[in-house]
Amino acid sequence: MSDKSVDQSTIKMIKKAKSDGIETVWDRLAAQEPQCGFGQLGICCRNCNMGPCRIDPFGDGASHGVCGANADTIVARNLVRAIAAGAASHSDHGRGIVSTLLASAQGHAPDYPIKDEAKLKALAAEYSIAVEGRSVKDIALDLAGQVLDEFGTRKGFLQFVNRVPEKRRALWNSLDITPRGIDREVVESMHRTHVGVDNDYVSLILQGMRTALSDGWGGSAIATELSDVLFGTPSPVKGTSNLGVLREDQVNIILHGHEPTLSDIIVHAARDPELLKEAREKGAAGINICGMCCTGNEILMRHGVPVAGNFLQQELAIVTGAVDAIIVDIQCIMPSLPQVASCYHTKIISTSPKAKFPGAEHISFDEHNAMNTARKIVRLAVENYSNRSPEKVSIPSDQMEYMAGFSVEAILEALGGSLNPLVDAIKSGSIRGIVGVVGCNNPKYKQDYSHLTFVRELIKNDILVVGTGCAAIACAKSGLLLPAAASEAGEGLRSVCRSLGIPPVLHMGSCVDISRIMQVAAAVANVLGVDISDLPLAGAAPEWMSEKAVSIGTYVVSSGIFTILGTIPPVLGSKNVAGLLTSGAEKVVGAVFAVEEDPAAAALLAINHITAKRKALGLG
Ligand code: SF4
Ligand code: MSK
Repeated sequence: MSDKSVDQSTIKMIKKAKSDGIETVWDRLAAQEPQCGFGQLGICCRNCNMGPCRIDPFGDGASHGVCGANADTIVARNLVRAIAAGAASHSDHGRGIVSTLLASAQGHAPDYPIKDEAKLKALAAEYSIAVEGRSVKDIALDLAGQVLDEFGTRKGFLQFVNRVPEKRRALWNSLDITPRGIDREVVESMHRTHVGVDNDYVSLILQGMRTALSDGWGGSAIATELSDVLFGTPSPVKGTSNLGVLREDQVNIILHGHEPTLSDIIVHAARDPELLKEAREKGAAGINICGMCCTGNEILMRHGVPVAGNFLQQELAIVTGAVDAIIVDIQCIMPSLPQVASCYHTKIISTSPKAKFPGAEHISFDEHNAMNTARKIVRLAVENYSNRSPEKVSIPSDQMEYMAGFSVEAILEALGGSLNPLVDAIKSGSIRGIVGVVGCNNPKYKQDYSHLTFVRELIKNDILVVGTGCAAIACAKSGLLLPAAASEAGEGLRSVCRSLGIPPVLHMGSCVDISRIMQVAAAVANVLGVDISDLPLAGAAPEWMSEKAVSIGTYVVSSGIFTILGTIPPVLGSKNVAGLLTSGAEKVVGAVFAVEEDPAAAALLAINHITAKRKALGLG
């Protein structure tokens, strides 16, 4: 089992799953092996019904699909479609948040008051919306309207592109990759990858970059910023993590997925005295709300809600036998959950009309009647508590405290209101650079091993780590999100962390909150008067698996940040595409991808990159 995870609670629950006769993600991976070599290389195509086609990677068989597409075209098209799917996922999430803001401003969503008026006004100012003497409701109406327009805007660029340093904007304009509208880029990517449209791999990859930028500086940024307006901008908060947060004597509800719209309100519903009374009547000591994956990150960042685990622990949470309901919304939810739950008492409740699961109970979440829907869902979990089979319950004791909540605003506050102390620390070398470590787990790799090995190497070398998503949860579970973890850092980073009382790894939120990292990068570049690509920065997704990660990596590179992937993307079937991404892009956007499965070697790549960037800036 220790080849599957470094997380003791995961190992214990895999063993329990085996003895309970439960099939998990690792069993299904084994059943898929050997996985399709054509798929791994990205050289199969089923974009039309003359296919499916595949290219012979050894050069003995077919070198072209039926239509004449070669490996370059097929690999590039597949990559662009993955980017489009990832960008669409983040952006549709963003659209949901703006729609909630609009409904709130129109008075149709009374359970969603505006929590951060200062942020609302700051964003309104970015959109040149008048704020003086106007009501919060009117400003919110105008802001929601203008932000919704970003999805199909005809003004030719997205508003948040203005946050990007001048040099980078000029570069994007010269390459014609400035994102023009969120829906437009996704639609154009799907169009260009249809049979017989764009067959030039360079042209396709540039469109992939533009689409990804519409995510990073569009859909994701919108999701982050407007979630802060509606649910509050995160500030440092403490909590606990890992499967040990489940309580044997309480109703355990896990919120899993990505959107804060439902999860935030459930956190409040679970405090309802009437529901707490009902729980007590069932013999439970209380209602224990826990998060998982990025919905978990959203409520962890804002409320310090315990997080039960990251991507590979979703089935294992059910295997504890102690989860009364898993409430899911969108993204990263395994379709296997109802199957696993059928062996225990756990209810799987889906809530998004966009994401239904055979075998789950569906309760459509209605933002116009949010609290009542949330109460109804919590009540189902409470009622289910008495169906638990005590003999099936085994909660691993593993848990760890964390400190999270590092929004851009929180970082600024910790620094005394300006980025200058951070810039000074970078200049002096106390902090040699910053690396964003993000992304998923992937059962092909030992869970959390790459995240933790990579991060520990970096902080030892005085590199500040900012994290999101399942990578940040991995850090939470291992104690790296505690100020005490500064003892693992190099002397310079340690002294900065100790003087500010912060951990060496800053949890900045969910997957869409990588937009916060981009905002810090742009702001530091603006303070120094350089491009983002000049900064001692890097990005990494050590254990990524989702199409969203493909979009993220592409917008990070297109924004000028060297990015290391720890799992191999399906592009190696085209030397030209792989070459463009790992070397040619340097001349185009000033950054490239690297692929390195060994996390220690990956850390060395990041350290060397940061050293080279420091040298070029004249820093020691
Ligand atoms: Fe085959 Fe071309 Fe159709 Fe793809 S688009 S399936 S390569 S014929
Ligand atoms: S939840 S996209 S597994 S990070 Fe954002 Fe985790 Fe990856 Fe989903």
